[in-house]
Amino acid sequence: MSSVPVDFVAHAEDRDVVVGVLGLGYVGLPLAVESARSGYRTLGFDISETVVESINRGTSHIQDVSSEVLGAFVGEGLLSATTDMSRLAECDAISICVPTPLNKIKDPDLSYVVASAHAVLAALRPGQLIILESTTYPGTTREVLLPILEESGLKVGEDFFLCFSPERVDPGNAVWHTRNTPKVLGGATEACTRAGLALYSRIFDTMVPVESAEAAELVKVYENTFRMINIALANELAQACDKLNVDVWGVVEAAATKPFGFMKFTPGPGLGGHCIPLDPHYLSWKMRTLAFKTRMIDLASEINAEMPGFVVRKVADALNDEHKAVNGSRVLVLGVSYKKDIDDLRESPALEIMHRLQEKGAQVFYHDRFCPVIADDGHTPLQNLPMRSVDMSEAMLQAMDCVVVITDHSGVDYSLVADKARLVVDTRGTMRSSPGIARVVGLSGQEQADRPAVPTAAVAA
Ligand code: SAJ
Repeated sequence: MSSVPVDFVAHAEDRDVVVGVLGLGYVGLPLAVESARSGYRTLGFDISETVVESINRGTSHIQDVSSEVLGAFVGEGLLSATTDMSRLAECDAISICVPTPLNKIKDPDLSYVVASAHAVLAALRPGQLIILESTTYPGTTREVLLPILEESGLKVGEDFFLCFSPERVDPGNAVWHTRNTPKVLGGATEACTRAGLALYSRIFDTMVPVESAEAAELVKVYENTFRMINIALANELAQACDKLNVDVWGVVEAAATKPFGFMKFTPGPGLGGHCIPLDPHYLSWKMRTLAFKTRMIDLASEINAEMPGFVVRKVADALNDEHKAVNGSRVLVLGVSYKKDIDDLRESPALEIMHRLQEKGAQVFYHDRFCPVIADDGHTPLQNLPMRSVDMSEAMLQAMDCVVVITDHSGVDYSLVADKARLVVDTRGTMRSSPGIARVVGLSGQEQADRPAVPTAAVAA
């Protein structure tokens, strides 16, 4: 069994390892900061000049990294950034933290990983440790990354070390951050695992070694597939409760009182974000290549994808109850980011719901202090882009034919909505704690006080 060259472990122990982090986004920059905090000289790499210049000025572009902390490490000379990929040769360890999106047909897009692998190949030398952190399908490290790196003629596990260690960054989480979240790691060989642990055990509080890179890749997709499937179950429950005219929120809250054997998930308008909707498709894609059908993933994805349409039907039915058509109605969407209290629009179900309402002829407005503008980025399917968040004024609420709560940001005056809006479709159960005179239609069952018929005031478009 080849042992890790003592010098790498020794280097890691006495901090004379130079750590490279390739990709300085919401995963890479926090990792680079924690590496510097552990006493390693850390060199960040990014293709964006703007990101590199900002970091070298000590200014953070990532919400979970304060400029004060970043600036201190930059000032000490422990952390700097560059776009010059040839400087990867200076690094004894390189963590790859680049995006792994899906393409239009939901197949993995490994173009950023492959480009990074070629940049590392150009600088690969004996003794280096390479760790892939980007979420991907099991087999990527060994089947995609390793062949590229072995074009160097160097042997994995002897000349260089290769591991997979999934990122577990939850932006905005006040409790769990990069250093204190347990860190899974698996190597292409045992020696690789030992090399990866030698470094990462000095950066992360808790390391969770697993048998191989494939196992580590699977852990990550399993974690988020578990989440996606349980969200789909909550969404199917909402649809069943709608048929049974039972308030789904009451059912979920009551089930959540079970102190064992249950984990609460809530229904909603659909599945957004850059992790949960995507990660399970990496596993299903890989298994399809092995003629194995991941039925749970496929069905759950289908159920989650139905939710925007379910919400639009709710809006149409609620307007219809008031003898109004969607066509020509004024609809105000409250909250467009993919989850509460963040500014990220990626895969947000709000965009699909707004698009479908516009297609049916509704005049759609939105209010979201986290997302002041929905830009025309070429693939957001909304009309009249860019759209700007409107004030949620009394006049605005009174002028709407329907208000739809899509993302339940905190700090919104839902009592005002309950008092001034005539009709609210609430996809998050938010209005339940704001009784008022508005007619509230939930995802299922609940209806609140009918509002006396009053003419809707005209609104300046
Ligand atoms: N959602 C529901 N019902 C739920 C939970 C979420 O409808 O019960 C929806 C959200 O509204 C959102 C989508 O699912 O549209 C994803 O929400 P999320 O809470 O899973 O947030 P993400 O996408 O930021 O997921 C990340 C993941 N972190 C990593 O992959 C490192 C995930 O593993 C975390 O569990 C999650 O953060 C978290 O806990 O915040």
